[in-house]
Amino acid sequence: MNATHYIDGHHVPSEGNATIDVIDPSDGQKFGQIARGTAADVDTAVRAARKTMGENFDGPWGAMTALERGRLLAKLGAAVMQHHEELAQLEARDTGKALRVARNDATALARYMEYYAGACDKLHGDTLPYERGYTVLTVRIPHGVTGHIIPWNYPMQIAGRSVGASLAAGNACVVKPAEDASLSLLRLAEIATEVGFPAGALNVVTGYGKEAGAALCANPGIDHISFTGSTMTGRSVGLAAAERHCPVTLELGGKSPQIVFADADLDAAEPVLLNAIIQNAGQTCSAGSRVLVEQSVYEEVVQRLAKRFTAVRAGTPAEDLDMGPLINEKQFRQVRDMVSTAEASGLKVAARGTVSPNASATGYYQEAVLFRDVPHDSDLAQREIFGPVLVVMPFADEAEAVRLANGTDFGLVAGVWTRDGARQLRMAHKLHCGQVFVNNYGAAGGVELPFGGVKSSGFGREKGFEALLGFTTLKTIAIKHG
Ligand code: TXE
Repeated sequence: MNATHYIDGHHVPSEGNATIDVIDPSDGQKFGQIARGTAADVDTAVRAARKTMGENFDGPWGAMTALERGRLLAKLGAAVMQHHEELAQLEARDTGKALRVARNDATALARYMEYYAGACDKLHGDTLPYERGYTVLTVRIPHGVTGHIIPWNYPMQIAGRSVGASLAAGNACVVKPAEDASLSLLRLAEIATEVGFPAGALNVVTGYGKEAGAALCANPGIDHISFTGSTMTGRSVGLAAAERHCPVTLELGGKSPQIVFADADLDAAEPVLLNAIIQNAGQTCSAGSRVLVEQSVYEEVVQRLAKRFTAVRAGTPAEDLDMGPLINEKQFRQVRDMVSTAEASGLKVAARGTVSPNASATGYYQEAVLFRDVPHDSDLAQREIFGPVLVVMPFADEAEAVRLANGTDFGLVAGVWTRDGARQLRMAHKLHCGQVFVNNYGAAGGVELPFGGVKSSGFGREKGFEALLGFTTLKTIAIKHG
């Protein structure tokens, strides 16, 4: 499979025809090529996007009414559902994820388009009380051209939420997918043209982060950047944006806690605690990667989780077991090294899952690992691992639970398990993060629920109606009429 950029409604090779190999994570073998984008390629895409916006938002896309944009987004959502299996198969091959997860991602992509289709014509400003003789109103206008830097863990979901909201708000988009997983988004851009989006409204430039990604951040024709990825890269994207006063949304890593009190419904909690870390082989920014358990039920919860972990199987995407392989060799080595370093330092493994005998020895398969009694200040409890590795630790009381939960550099999501209503609310208020789930952990779902972090997990909100606000700028108009 040889794919080129998708710019201005058609396929375009990279400047100089440079390419990047596409590797199948389930066997480490090359199965295609994508274009290796340059600054010139990015510029071509930005120009196409600016053209369809028009100098005064009077181009083919810029002049569309909210109603017209909404209808196109609805068509795109429906078309994604028509191509659902094709997109899911493509994503599973490209990322190695279990087919079930890829299918869920394709459904979520359609759902984002559907949600934002309906939201287009509900986005409006206000009228404000002011001095006598004035009418003051605010209007929400698109930034213009937005840049979207997408990671490899959930390409369809992450592009769905950010591109869906941006198009709904009236911007044209230039997307830079991850070099490890670009195929589904190239197909999405084609489908957008097929359903009637004007050329240039949705462009995809593939390539490496330090080349195409950095060029996108530096391009003066980009009016807003939405970045999802690592905390380190997020910092450099933020700095590049600051250089030219470009607004940015950063959705970065996490070390999200799930807090289990002694009065919790453990039967209900158990499968959710497991799924929150093994979903997508732990390669989820909102993974529930630390479980904090009240001392009196600690041993019971560890035993329950150990039993579950022992049964977790990693296998090929087609086998559709609990998990697929990790995305690439770098990620595989990183997770392996963190696990072996922790074991060498004396940390206790409570259970391990298995890898399917059908899995290729050259694939990037990592079994699920459960560590118990993990010290709060250890690397394992503080750093994002981005693999199916869970740490469990006990706490004595509510105050200690809050201290441990808030005691990392991150603040993305938290889960609280308790039947005590007052405690549910106290905890929800005290946890320093962007989302709190009580007696559930739905971080991956919930198109409608605003999502984003505090501290090193980033800032700005994606998903839900809130995201639309971030993809607009507000203009205040004060009219003195006497
Ligand atoms: O991420 P990067 P990587 C975390 C996770 C993982 C680690 C490294 O802990 O182990 O990040 O993964 C583009 N200017 N997350 O190296 O570098 C890049 O091409 C502009 C968490 O893959 O952040 C890709 O499109 N763009 C995360 C995107 O940024 C640049 C999901 C993400 O890559 C760039 C993925 C640059 N200088 C990894 N450098 C989450 N929050 O879900 C790279 N990119």
